Amino acid sequence: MSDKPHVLIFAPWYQPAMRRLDEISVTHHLYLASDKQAFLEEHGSKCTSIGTMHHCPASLMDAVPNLKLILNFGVGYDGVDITAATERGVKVVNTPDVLNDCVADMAMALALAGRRKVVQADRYTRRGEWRKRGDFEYVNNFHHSKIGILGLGRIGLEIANRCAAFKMDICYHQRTKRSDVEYRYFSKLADMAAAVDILIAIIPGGDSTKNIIDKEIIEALGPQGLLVNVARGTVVDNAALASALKDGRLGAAALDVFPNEPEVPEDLLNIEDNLILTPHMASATHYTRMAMGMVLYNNLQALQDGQPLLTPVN
Ligand code: A2R
Repeated sequence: MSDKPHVLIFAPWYQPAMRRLDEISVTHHLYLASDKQAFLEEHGSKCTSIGTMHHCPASLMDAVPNLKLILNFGVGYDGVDITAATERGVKVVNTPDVLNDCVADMAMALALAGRRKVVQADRYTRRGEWRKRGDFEYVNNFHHSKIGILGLGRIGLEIANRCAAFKMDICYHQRTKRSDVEYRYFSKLADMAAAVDILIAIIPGGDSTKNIIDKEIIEALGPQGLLVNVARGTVVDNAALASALKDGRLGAAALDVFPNEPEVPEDLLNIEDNLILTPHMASATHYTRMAMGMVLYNNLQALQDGQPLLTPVN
């Protein structure tokens, strides 16, 4: 019998990376099973790891009695019940750092497209509006904008590096002022929102950041402001956002994340003029998704070899 560890796959990730995982483990794909209960009864007890992308409830941990490790494909682990894992002596690993550049690129793509209305201009051109109505509307500069980064962590810093190349006036808000950067720090998010043209959210999800971008922050950003969310859908009050976009209290938004993915709130789907939507794809390049998969692979290998885990979160 193989001495490879058995991994219960709750949610699959990038297929080439999953195939690499198969080289060092035996994977059991729960999401494919029609009778999940029967599948767990058959395979749960032989698995020592769970592989997932974003979510892992306590009930699933209980169905895997010999569980030692949860492999979370992604840097955000707000969907993994960390308290339950810790109580059960289960370690959780995520995939930080390797996606910083990729997510920062997407944040810039959304900010640039949102500010210069690239997606709306594409529609305008295709629909023949150029011929019928003349030049597309005038928009605001992207370069030299005032930009506020909500969460100047690993990814936030890479966003700031890119903003510097666009000659932007960069500031940030988070709970702790950094001593290693010169960017202006705002201790209050509302004050920063009122001072910038573009607000980019790149903080963790979870209870402590739920609806942190609420009606007050949205209105402080104002009719000329642009909100970019590459963090988690839960950090924005999306009902307040939709309402502000519709009646012009907020200039524009570009969102890559939503509270209940892959669902997208209906009232956001209906807004085209000043809203860009993408399907949680900020880290979704071949290179980065492979790199993220290899972080999980290396963690599983470390566990197997009795070595310290590389990216533990608990
Ligand atoms: O607040 P601090 O000083 O701990 O700074 C962290 C900030 N942050 C917050 N800022 C304001 N209010 C909060 N309640 C709050 N909680 C955390 O977010 C820190 O500077 C930043 C997160 O940085 P990292 O831990 O380095 O995360 P990374 O790799 O940049 O990823 C950020 C998030 C992920 O959690 C996913 O949700 C998403 O990006 O992909």
